[in-house]
Parts: sequence; C-alpha cells; structure tokens
Amino acid sequence: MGVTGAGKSTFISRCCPSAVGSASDGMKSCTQDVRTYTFHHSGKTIHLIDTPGFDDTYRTDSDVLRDLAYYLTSSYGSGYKLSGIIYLHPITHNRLTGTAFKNLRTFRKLCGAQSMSSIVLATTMWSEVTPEVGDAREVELKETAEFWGDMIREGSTVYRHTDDHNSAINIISFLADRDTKTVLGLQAEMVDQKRSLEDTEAGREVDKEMSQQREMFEKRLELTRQELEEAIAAKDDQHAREIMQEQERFESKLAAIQQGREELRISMEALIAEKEKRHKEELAKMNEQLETGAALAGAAMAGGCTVT
Ligand SMILES: Nc1nc2c(ncn2[C@@H]2O[C@H](COP(=O)(O)OP(=O)(O)OP(=O)(O)O)[C@@H](O)[C@H]2O)c(=O)[nH]1
Ligand SMILES: [Mg+2]
Repeated sequence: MGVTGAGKSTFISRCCPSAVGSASDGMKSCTQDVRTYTFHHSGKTIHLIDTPGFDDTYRTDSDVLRDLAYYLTSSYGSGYKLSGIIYLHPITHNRLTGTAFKNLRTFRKLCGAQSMSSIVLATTMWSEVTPEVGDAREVELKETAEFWGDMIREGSTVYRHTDDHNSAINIISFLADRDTKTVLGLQAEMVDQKRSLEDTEAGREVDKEMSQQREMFEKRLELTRQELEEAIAAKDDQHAREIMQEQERFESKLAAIQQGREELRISMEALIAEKEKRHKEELAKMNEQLETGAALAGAAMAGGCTVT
C-alpha cells in the first residue's frame, strides 16, 4: 500500500519481473484495481496484492476503501490471511503532505493495532535524493510519532527499498520467514463482528475526511452566494456568469462527496454480492495457483509469476 506513485507496482515487478504491469508516470494514479501477483521464492508461494492508493486521481477515497474492503473481507472470509503489509513511501517527499498523511492515517485504521508488527514501512526513490537528504528525511519519518514513530514503537519494521530485485526480495523474505499471519482491523470488524464499512475505523476515518471536505465546499458555496448577489446588484453579468459556473462546480463536488459517504454504508455481504462474479473468478484462479504452487514448491522453483 502507499500513495499514488510511491512505487507499489514497480516493487512488485522487482519481485517478479514477468509481472511488469503498468507503472504510473507522475502524479496521476495508475493502478485502478486490487490485483494479485503470484510467484515462488525459497519453496514458498508468495501472493503480492497491488492496491490503488487513497487520494487517487480518478476515484474517491470511499470507492478505493470499498475495493480494499471487498478484497480483504472476501479473502479472509474464505480462509486466507495476510503474512504482512508493505507500506511504501517515496523518500523524495520532503514532508508528509496532506495526501500522504491522510493515506497513512487511513492505512493505520485499516490495519488496526494488532497488525502493526506485520507491517514493513519501506522508503522508495533513493536514487532521486542525495544520501544526506534521504538520511535526514528517514530520521524525521522514524522519529515523528504521527508519521512512523508510533507504528515503529508498536512493532512495525523500517526498510529501504533500493529499486532492485534483492532489496525487494529482502522485504518479502523478512515477512515470509516470520511465518506469522495477521488479521487486519478491517477484516475483524467486517467479517468477525459483522460491521458495515461505515462502522469500521477506516470507514469512519474516510467519512470524517469527507465530512470536512463537505464543510469546506459548503463554506465556499455560501461565499459565492453573497458574491453573486453583489454582482447582480452591480449588473455585472459576466462576473455573475462566472460565479454561477463556480457554484455548479462546488455543487457537483458536494454531490460526489454525498454519494461517497452513502457508498460507505455497505456490509460485507452486500459488498460481496455486488462483486460476486468477480469474487468467484478470483478465488478459482487463486486456488489454481495454490495447487500449481504446491506442485512447484518441491522443485524450489524461482522466477515464474502469474497475475490475476
Ligand atoms: N527512481 C525510482 N523510481 C521509481 C521507484 N519506484 C517506482 N519508480 C517510478 O515511479 C513511478 C511510479 O511508480 P508505480 O510503481 O507506478 O507507483 P504506484 O505506487 O504503483 O502508483 P499507483 O498505481 O498510481 O498507486 C514509475 O515511473 C516508476 O518507474 C524507485 O524506487 N526509484
Ligand atoms: Mg500501481
């Protein structure tokens, strides 16, 4: 997981080069869906799950959370648990910006306290900064409580990913060798406690962010109403038209926020029913890969990678 452009898809391609999917080329997000990549390493079958980041260019946070929730609850409901979660952060970001910070907050809520020791916090893009700058930023990330400080205290492990195969495999080996499975907070909340997405910690966080956005747009809209009255009184038609166009933009933002908040009101069953067909196909492929993996594991196969 990690913000758009953090290097998630590239990390996966470093683990299994034959899985080179599309990587994003700047600020626009590239990975739109949760996807699984399977490869074999040291006699183990590894499934890497690529995810879109929050604050995605094309989708609302609630839409991204729904996708993650669907994948996480349907796989856990079918008996699959995660060995770990890798959170990537580009060291080129000189501070945790609003987006990165929001992403991290939702990520922590989604994982829950019980999964902190199964998290690897890895920095990417080291070739893009001088060692001094990179070192200083890494120290800031590690020592600031609300960045990575608290998570490290609760058991998360920090790695530098230097954009090559060995560095990616080191992280995979660390998690695979722990031989520990974890249940994320969101999985326990939705599957075991039967809560709807809006009643999970991550759902509440996303809802809170959206509610703040709504307030901001409502305030802006209110200001334009006064401006419009003044423009009409001054018979300034051109300005009045511009204000009305701005109002339309704010109203459509507000409608999208409202829809996003409503979309959080969904249970695990409804999420799964909605995507039942895709769910069945994915599980069938996963089982097929597990069977093939079990057959290949004895031969200590390395390299081959499949994508679902
Ligand atoms: N220098 C350098 N470039 C990287 C590294 N990781 C990724 N990139 C580049 O950064 C860009 C974004 O990488 P992606 O792997 O698509 O990022 P992502 O996290 O999957 O992005 P989304 O799918 O949008 O969420 C691509 O052009 C990559 O080639 C890295 O460690 N170092
Ligand atoms: Mg991607």
